[in-house]
Amino acid sequence: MNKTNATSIESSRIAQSIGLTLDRFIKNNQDQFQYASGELSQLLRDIALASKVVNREVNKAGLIDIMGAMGTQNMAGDNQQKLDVLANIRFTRALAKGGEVCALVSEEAESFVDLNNEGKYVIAIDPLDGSSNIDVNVSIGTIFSIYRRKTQTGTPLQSIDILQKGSEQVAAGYVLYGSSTMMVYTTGHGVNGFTYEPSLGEYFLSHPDLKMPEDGKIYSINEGSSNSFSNAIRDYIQYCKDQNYTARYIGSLVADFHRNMLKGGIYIYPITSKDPHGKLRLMYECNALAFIAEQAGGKASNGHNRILDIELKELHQRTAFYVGSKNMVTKAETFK
Ligand code: AHM
Ligand code: MG
Repeated sequence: MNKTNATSIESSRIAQSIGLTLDRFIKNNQDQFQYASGELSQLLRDIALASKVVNREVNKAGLIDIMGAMGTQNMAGDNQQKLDVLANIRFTRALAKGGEVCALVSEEAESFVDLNNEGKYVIAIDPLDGSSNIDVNVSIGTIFSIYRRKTQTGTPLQSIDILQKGSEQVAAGYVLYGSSTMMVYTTGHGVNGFTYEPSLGEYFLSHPDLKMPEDGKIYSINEGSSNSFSNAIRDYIQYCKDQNYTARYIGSLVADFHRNMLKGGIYIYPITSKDPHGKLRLMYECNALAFIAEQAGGKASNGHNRILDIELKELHQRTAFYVGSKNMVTKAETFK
């Protein structure tokens, strides 16, 4: 078969799969997993179910009194919003009940949660990212990374089970609560996106085999913080302007990443004088998006090294984050 025929058969296979429910898609693709026992599939379904509950709460946030700061702070020192807390509870409950996950790392908790079960997977999750946008009706998201537990089930959990490098993820994804709600995930065999149809309560495959354009014209960085950026980052911003790129910055990582994946672009959260190690968290914010970016043909680094190769030393470790179209990230890395 020549290449053109093979490509058109592949495109028609993809086109025919549009509209599949998430459940059916997960089932159809279960044999792609290295350990195809159905548990990872069930885990993805548990996440999807919890996200529907969170989606309902995000959507009615304007109607009832669940908005606003609780007056407490999470581990990273951010003001905890009620919806952050609720989302954390929803995901933790769904994952604990499901039984596939033995340990959970969350932005909202200081140490990992040992679920005391026989689960083979470890999950790192930011239940509701984009805290500054929760109260103002702007897109927010959930980010998750899934790892295999390394030690035997039934024995005490060890740090090698929890502190795994991004390259060891077996699956990762995000849910975007935007003008529509989407779940996008990878198990290391490409990236697929599903759009939620609220009247049916189902996610349907809408963006099969997502690919990030190799180049783009969008740069996403909080330019208001320029005074605390390095000269290299300031020079790169000037380069973007000289190229007539467009600036787009929502301030919700999932939303900025998603747009750039569809349209071509780069997102940068560099080290700053305020956050000398970067602001974003490697384990439950950057690793998942780095895995998805690479699976979609994009690139993710800390400005020097591949995100997925960075060693984890602590749960809430921070990093600089450059992610997006491959050629744009490569170019940004040349500014030193
Ligand atoms: P959060 O975990 O408190 O929500 O912080 C993460 C968010 C990202 O979603 C976003 O890209 C970035 O922080 C925005 O930070 P800043 O307001 O400093 O630009
Ligand atoms: Mg976050």
